[in-house]
Amino acid sequence: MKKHVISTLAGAAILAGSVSAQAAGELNFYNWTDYTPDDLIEKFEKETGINVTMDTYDSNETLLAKLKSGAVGYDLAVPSSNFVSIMVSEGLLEEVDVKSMPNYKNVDPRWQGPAWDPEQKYTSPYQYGTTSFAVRTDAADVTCESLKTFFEPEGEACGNVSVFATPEEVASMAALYLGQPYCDDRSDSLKAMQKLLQTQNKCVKVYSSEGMIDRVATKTVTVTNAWNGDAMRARLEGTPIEYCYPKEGLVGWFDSLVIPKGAENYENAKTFMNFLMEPENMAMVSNFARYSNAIPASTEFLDPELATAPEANVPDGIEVRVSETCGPKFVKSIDKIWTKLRQ
Ligand code: N2P
Repeated sequence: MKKHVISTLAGAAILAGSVSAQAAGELNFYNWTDYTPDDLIEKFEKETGINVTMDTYDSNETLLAKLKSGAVGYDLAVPSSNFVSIMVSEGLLEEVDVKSMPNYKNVDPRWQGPAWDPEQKYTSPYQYGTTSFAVRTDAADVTCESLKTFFEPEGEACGNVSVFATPEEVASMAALYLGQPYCDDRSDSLKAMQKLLQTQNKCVKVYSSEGMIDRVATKTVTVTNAWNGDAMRARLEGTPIEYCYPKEGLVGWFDSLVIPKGAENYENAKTFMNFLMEPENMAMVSNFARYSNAIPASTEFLDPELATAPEANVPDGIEVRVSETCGPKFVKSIDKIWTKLRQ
């Protein structure tokens, strides 16, 4: 009965337009580009009467810089696991008792209390996946076999490569290729990484963390840095593309919802966290962005091709090494290397 009254009110609120939006409030959602399905936002607005405003970023680095600059105005953001601990230690996140939310029971036990948030005090799950590179299958001189194609491309591939515009994920891939541990701040390791990134730089056409799907579709590039979901979307749109599982391995990541410090609409952000742990809602994100999620009961709402897609299934024997939180010395050094590279 109570539920009925609430939904009637929400319905009335929507009919009343902007006045109602004010009544139910606002939610300012800051997420990666191309990561939030419109239909999910519409469903949330309809069910809650809360009016959502979206803003987007291209990388963890951009998100971190924005939060550090004291930018207020965001109620929800989506960092990757290795950035959560930085944000927590810098006091950039609100605490939130995710475990007490009604839909928390839907989270796969193996993703409950994850390493980056053991008490589930700051994060609720969004999506997880891998970072690698992808190639146009109709292009010359490209192969998925090794990260060599990405870092030291030869022939026609050189000059037709697109690389993410921020160093963290690229450095992790370089570490895999060079056989280094992640975040290795010894000077010899840093020198080797710098040399490799300079070699790659000669073959790079575009540095960008957005628009990969279009650049490959139009054959602007034939080799591209890629997340598995974007590569799957490109393939489903008809682009001859292969997401690569190089023998040196891939970078793994897990993205979560967090509430930035000082969020004005804290309660609405919590409402969204709980909403997204509903299987049907989480499935909407995976069906759009094409990544895996931590809500097992969402499976029945998922497009069947997700279960078998090569982009979502790592072949046996290929390592996925989960990205780590690097120390300040490494971050400073790689920033310096990167800045020089991009001059
Ligand atoms: C999709 C963003 C993927 C997030 N465009 C990678 N962590």
